[in-house]
Amino acid sequence: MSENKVASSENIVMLENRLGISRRSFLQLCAAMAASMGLPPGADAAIAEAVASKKRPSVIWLHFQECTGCTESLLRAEHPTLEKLILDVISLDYHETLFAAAGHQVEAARLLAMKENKGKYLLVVEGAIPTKDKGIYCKIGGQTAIDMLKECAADAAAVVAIGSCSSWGGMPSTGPNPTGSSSAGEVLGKVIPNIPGCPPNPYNFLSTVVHFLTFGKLPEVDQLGRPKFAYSRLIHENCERRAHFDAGRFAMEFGDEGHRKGYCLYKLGCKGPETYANCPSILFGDVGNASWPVGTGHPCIGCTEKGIGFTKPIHALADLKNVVPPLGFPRIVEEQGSGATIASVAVVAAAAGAAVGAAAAMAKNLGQVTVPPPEKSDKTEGKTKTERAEP
Ligand code: FSX
Ligand code: SF4
Ligand code: F3S
Repeated sequence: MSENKVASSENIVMLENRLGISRRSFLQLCAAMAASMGLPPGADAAIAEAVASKKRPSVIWLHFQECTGCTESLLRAEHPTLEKLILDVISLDYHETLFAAAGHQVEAARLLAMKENKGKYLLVVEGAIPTKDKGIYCKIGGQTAIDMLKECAADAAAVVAIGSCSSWGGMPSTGPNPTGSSSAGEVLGKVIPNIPGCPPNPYNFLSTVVHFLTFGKLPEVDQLGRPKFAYSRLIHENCERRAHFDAGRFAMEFGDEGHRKGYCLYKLGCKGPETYANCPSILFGDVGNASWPVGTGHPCIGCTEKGIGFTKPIHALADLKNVVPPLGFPRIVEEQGSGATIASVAVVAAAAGAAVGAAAAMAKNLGQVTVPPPEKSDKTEGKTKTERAEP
């Protein structure tokens, strides 16, 4: 990090005061975000300058069919720095849940923000859009969700779907789907960047917004619109229980000996082998040590993945999409609270409001698998290399 250049910036001093974090912590956070997004050297300094000094982009945040868990996950009191940072890097000009005002006042604020920031604002969509019966099952200010989404998207610089509901329909779209719940992309008729998860990981949203702020564009996405930095690896590839999976050690029932020993949850229906997300790398949740669904002893339900979360029965076995062992294995015997496991490092980082630091620590391993040594007759015997495994 070209720390000298940015550390002297008055803007960073002002930001220190605004957020109540040290300059060093802030620069570390920027470096971690750059690393977790796989950005080239120097990007961390650009991010620091942008966050500290650029005009905050106007954000219009829509709520449709959902539980508000996406917003809740951003605002957890356990990591107040994250909340402060998100609200510091954006100018939140319309958000139905967080606004003190209500009714016509709020709708007027939305229209004003759209007019003043025409072509420049970021539109964030939380929740699915009911399309059955002309969309009458969700109305705001007398307008259907379909009409409001189309109206707001027309003059937006970019549209981002946050959460599984707006990314692929999520929970409201499963089962008989009585209201015809659809994703924001389906309603707009195009693939839009999306950050699935129910709720999604707030650090993935923060990184996406910071990328937009710094470079004026959203991060690279896959064919489904998901940022590649967060959704290009299966959970199974970076899971701390993976060594148990490979050794055939499984929990067979909740509370049995294998479960208490932290064995693999595959036979309890863990969907990690068919779910793309970075939960094991940056962790997710505020319940304590090793805090992410599998870390707490619950199988992943595939909440980010269309056709898996809320669709495939919880007890059903996952399809194994990739059985190549990872590059390195976490330790499998670890006393609670001792040593520096990947998970505990991340929790410490999270407590400091910088859980993406854990992502940086893991970043060097992301996207790499070991190619097994070739047959003995091969001249290249004993050589190994690393390569990217495409999902
Ligand atoms: Fe809830 Fe968001 Fe789930 Fe949906 O997150 S946590 S139902 S993805 O839109 O509020
Ligand atoms: Fe982890 Fe689940 Fe894979 Fe087991 S099946 S290694 S618990 S992701
Ligand atoms: Fe969701 Fe599975 Fe991560 S349930 S939060 S994708 S571990």
